[in-house]
Amino acid sequence: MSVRRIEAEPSGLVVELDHAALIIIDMQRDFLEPGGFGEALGNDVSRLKAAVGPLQNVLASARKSGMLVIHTREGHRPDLSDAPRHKVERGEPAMRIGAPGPMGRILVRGEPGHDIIPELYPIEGEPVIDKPGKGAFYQTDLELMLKNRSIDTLLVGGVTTEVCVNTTVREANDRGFRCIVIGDCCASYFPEFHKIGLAMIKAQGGIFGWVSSSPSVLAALDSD
Ligand code: TIU
Repeated sequence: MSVRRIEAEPSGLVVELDHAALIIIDMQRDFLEPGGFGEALGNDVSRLKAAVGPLQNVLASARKSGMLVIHTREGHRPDLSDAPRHKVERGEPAMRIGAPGPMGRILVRGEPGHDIIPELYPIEGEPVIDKPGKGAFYQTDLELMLKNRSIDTLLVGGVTTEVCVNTTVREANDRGFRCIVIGDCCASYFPEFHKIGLAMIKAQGGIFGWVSSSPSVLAALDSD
């Protein structure tokens, strides 16, 4: 059993690597590249690039350590039967979920824009969770997968900090998982929301979880 100490706020943590997983949230072209869902919502997608390099480093290190790696993608069936009407009907009609864009239909499963960016593309053996909502536990088999592998601690990165990362961490915390959010591996279209999104997680003694950084996680994973 490999046990490591990870520096984090509000306190450092001891983690058994066999019972930990890296969860990478929604690093999809639809959120990070022009012409996708993120831009359709009026956002400057270039802001999310900051998380890519740190996540590449943590992903490489997690793979090397043999840790379970799980990727998630937000998106809907082509017939949109799993998309709530009020989610679809938001925004400019030509740029809504299901509308055609330069990367295929916006936020629809199987379209190029729905897929994970090449820099962080899953490799064989890494489960990909397709989720219809912001949280990775809602209407997915993520919890079952984690329980089957006796995972109790999640290292979390991805986009966006205050939306899908925060929602997933809150869902995980209520289900008894200990979440360590890797701050520089997350990003938001709004720098202030990124900062506050992380602050909300670690406030009150770690009300939803802990916040660490990629250098701290790499130091822990790479120490043998
Ligand atoms: N809009 C926004 O900030 N995020 C999302 O819609 N989904 C995720 O965070 N993945």
